[in-house]
Amino acid sequence: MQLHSLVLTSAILITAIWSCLAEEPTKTTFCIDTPGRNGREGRPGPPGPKGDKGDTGRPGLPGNLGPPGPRGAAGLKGERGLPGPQGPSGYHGPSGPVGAPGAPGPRGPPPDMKIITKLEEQIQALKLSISNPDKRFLFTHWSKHGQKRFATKDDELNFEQGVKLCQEAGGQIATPTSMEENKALTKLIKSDGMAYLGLNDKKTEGTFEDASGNPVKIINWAPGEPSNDQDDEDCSAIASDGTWSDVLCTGSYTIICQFTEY
Ligand SMILES: [Ca+2]
Ligand SMILES: [Ca+2]
Repeated sequence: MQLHSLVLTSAILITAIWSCLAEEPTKTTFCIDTPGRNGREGRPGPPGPKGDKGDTGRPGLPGNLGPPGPRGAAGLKGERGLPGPQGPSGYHGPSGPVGAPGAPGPRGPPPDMKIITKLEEQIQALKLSISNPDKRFLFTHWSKHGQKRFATKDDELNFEQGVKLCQEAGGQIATPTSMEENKALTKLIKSDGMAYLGLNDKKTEGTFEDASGNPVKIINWAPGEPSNDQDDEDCSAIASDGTWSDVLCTGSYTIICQFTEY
């Protein structure tokens, strides 16, 4: 019996193998799609099961640069910075209004009246010399000592006329203040003539002063002079020897003017 089953099983197995190796094998589940010997390629098998998820791939290359985004909102105000260096000076502005007058200053020292008087005389003489420069050209004889010039045109006038003549020419009637000036003055006097001086005692008898009221600086009276004859000699005149005499103010004597150079 066992032998009989073994023979039967072998026969079936051989038949199946043979059928599978034939050119048109039967559709049996025992056949395996294997290339046949010298036969045609078999049909593709059914799709296999879905494989497992693969590993994450490497990062791709950077993309192209995109367009600029919209302008962002303004940031918060920053903290105040340190002060910068001083800039250059600007242009001068227009003048401001005149300020109120200041308080009076302390009282100064008393003025030197002598200096002021002398300055006033110089200013007055300068004004006259400017306003009447042409009248000096009328004088024909000149003499000089230091800064003082004496001039005459041999007019014989009374004292008041002589004072006026000299003032109009920008000078004063001659009054020597030193013996050198007195000597320069005599050069303009004729040998037998006399010329008025500015010295007079009209204000106070016996006290002579010049035409501007200044006191006498030198004295060169002739012997017996001033005599104040007839109690009426209040003017003075100089002779060619340089001596002085008091005379009437209404007489007629040569007029000599003096000019001071500045
Ligand atoms: Ca007199
Ligand atoms: Ca006299």
